[in-house]
Amino acid sequence: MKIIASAKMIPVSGTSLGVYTISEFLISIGRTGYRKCTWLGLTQSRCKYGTTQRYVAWNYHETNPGEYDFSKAKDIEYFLNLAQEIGLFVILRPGPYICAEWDLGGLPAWLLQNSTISLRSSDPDYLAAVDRWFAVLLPKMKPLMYQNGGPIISFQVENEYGSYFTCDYNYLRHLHEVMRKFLGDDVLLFTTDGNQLQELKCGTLQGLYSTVDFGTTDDVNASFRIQRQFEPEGPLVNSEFYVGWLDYWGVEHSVVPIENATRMLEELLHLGASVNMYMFEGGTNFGYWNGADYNTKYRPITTSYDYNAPLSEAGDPTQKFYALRDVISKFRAVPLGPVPPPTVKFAYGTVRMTKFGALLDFLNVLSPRGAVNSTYPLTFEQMQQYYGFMLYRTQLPHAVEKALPLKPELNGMHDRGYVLVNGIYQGVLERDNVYVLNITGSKGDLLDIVVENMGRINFGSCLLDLKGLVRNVTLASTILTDWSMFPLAIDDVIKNGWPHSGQQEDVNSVAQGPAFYYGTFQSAKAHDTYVRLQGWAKGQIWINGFNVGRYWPERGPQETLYVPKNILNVNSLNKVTVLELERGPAKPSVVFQDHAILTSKG
Ligand code: 6DJ
Repeated sequence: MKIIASAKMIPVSGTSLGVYTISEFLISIGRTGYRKCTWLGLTQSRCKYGTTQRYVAWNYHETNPGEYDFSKAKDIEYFLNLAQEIGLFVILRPGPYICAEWDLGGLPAWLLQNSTISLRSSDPDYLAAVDRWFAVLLPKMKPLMYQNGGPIISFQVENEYGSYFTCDYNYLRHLHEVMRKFLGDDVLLFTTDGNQLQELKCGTLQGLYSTVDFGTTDDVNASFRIQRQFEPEGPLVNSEFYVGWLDYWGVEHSVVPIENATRMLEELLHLGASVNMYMFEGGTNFGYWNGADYNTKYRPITTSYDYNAPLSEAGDPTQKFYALRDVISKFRAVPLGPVPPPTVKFAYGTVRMTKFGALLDFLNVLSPRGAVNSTYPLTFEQMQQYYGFMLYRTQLPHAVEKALPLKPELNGMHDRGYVLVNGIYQGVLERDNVYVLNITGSKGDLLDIVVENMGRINFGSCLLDLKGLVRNVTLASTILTDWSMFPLAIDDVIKNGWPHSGQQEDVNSVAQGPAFYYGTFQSAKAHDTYVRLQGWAKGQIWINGFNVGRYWPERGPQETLYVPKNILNVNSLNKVTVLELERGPAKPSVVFQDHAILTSKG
């Protein structure tokens, strides 16, 4: 039977499993549910299950061209089997582009080694990479399709493609063909686009079921009228109903009021529409995985992806969860029995941190590959250092007695640079924010710029977001040349126990600029917790070698980072490592508390 519709679902609470947390659900459909289940080829008894909608982030798995990782938290087949075991269908969104506030919208940064590549188009270089990836991913998914006894009931093709400027039907056709080749003709393939006519014009294709996405401030009827222009029959589907919203550093925490979410859910269910709540469970952009938007300026996304969702970043039910569940219960039975309670959160308290030393003092450890020399600066992508930090070093070409402006041309600092002269910290250069820094020095002094990649743009037309010094740097009118680029393998060395294994204390602990700190704590039992870095400026924190993410209390709104219990040790000390980029507190410590603060005012 040809499957042409979306499924009938009930929300169920879920647990976190790495990036594949159970975080989005498709629910449906009140009165017309049974009919739609029949359309899907599902038996009535299976129709009672909930569905989780899952992205697959290509860059999370294909870490270098041809190198694939599906181990541990990246074991997508394990996740999908588990979903089935607990009674969930899955709608899979394999991209290749996913948006999702994830670095480069899930596309691997190594694609940008070709600096003229046309992403999300029928550029042969891009398509060749996509084809190689889909030839690995999709055969793994085929046995997990509903038709083959698995949980996957449909696949999305691309993601909001109609919002992208290329509007390249050959690209969509190509994806369609490849997915059919690997998945067969019997599976429902669909697209998701914004609720504007132009978006559906460029984002839909004959043979792919067209759905729309919209939030609580949109007009339900107008949105579905647009969908109907492309799908005169079949279910009305809001593939991403925004019951919450994302956060940017330096912008107030997003809140979607509960009443707005419940009012619109009721309206959607009255219409008999299918709806996927985005996000149903919040998540975390651990490590360097956050993306960014470019909307008049570069806006990086916070580490937390709590999203003000019905289930929090830690998977706990919120008031919004109960309110939405009440709405659903007006249309169909919700599961009997108590909702699983919030998991235990533990306040491990204050952990004293010791300054280990300045980043520049450990280049031999942090940059085992050593420097690459070049007349002009090379980007992260050219250096094949795709995430994190890289050091750019040159010498002052002449004495600078009266301060002169140090300036990356054309706003070419991607994204934040920490500047030192002869190891003395001078300050920050920041994309779209701090364009110039005045410095002094003697001829031949070392000029060091530690550059931070704060996350690649994941939405809009500026996806070709190279990192590092992407243009020349000038000192007044002189273009600086003869650079040494040190790729920094910070995550590898921390995973191997550094700097705790080194056990040294920096006597010069008041010096500013990028520096490492370490501390330890005991936990008799492992519980989820939240770490707060009050009084610190900006940086990165690791626990037991796991990169928990970026902190930036000076910008907010996020004040605490979610620490899942599975990264904590119970039989040995927990090792905390902090890379503070600007200035640590006089008496450095971090605090593990039992609740999140996602709004600076909280
Ligand atoms: O499909 C997108 C999601 O991955 C849709 N969306 C969400 C996620 O990124 S912002 C939040 C967004 N689309 C951009 C619309 C901008 C107004």
